[in-house]
Amino acid sequence: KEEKRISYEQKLDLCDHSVAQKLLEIAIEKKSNLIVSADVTTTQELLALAEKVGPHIVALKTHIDILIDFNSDQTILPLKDLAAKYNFLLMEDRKFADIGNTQELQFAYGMYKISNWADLVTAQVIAGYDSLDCFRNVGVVAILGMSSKGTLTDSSYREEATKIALSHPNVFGGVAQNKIPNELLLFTPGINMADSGDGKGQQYNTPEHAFTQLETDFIIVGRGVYKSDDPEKSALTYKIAGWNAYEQSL
Ligand code: 5IU
Repeated sequence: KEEKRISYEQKLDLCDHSVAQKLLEIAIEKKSNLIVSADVTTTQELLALAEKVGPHIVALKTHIDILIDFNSDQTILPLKDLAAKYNFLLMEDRKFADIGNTQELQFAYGMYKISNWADLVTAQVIAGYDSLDCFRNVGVVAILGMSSKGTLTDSSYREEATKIALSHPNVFGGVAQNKIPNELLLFTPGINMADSGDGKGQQYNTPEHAFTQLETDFIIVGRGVYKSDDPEKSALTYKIAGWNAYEQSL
């Protein structure tokens, strides 16, 4: 057998960012490495999904700006209650990609006020190291590589992006389709057990691929869960598949 990946317990010693620690603790406690991507467009669907999948996930990934009826009191307050009730974190997949000053405004102002409720956010690193300084009190997951066909995140880009992710204190993880250093937590979207793509450029792999080939830490599943007839059952299926794949990769 190939060299073994390191366990979540070992990662707890290696990754000292408080959000990384929290995610790892939840993973160990729930025996889950599943993040559900809640790409739904109404508050009602978002809350219903969070209620169903909450017990099975370590984090709920949002695209808060696709909601047609966002309202801080009616969307964020109940979402935070569900996160507390079922012990999962809120990951806003904002993919910040501007200069630091603009990102700081996008993070704290506008109607979404992401800095008030997100535990972790995704950010591009294309604007350079200093652009990430504004994300205080939150964990940053840097976009290192993308899952879509024809992405421009080639190996030299990924290498430079990984250097920024490793060195910036606000960053504790990366989104990628390749192995990254153990000091970072790896998040892998593009996971679906039924489809190989979506006809719009998305490319899917299985949980087994993500754990065995990429030594990922967390799988991110969107349509595989929220489009299924029974999202709770599907979340449980992906949770078990992800956990089995993790254990087999140890
Ligand atoms: N997402 C990807 N690929 C990436 C990155 C983010 O799919 O490389 I960076 C997001 C997009 C969507 C979710 O919110 O992850 C995947 O959803 P589906 O499982 O429905 O394809």
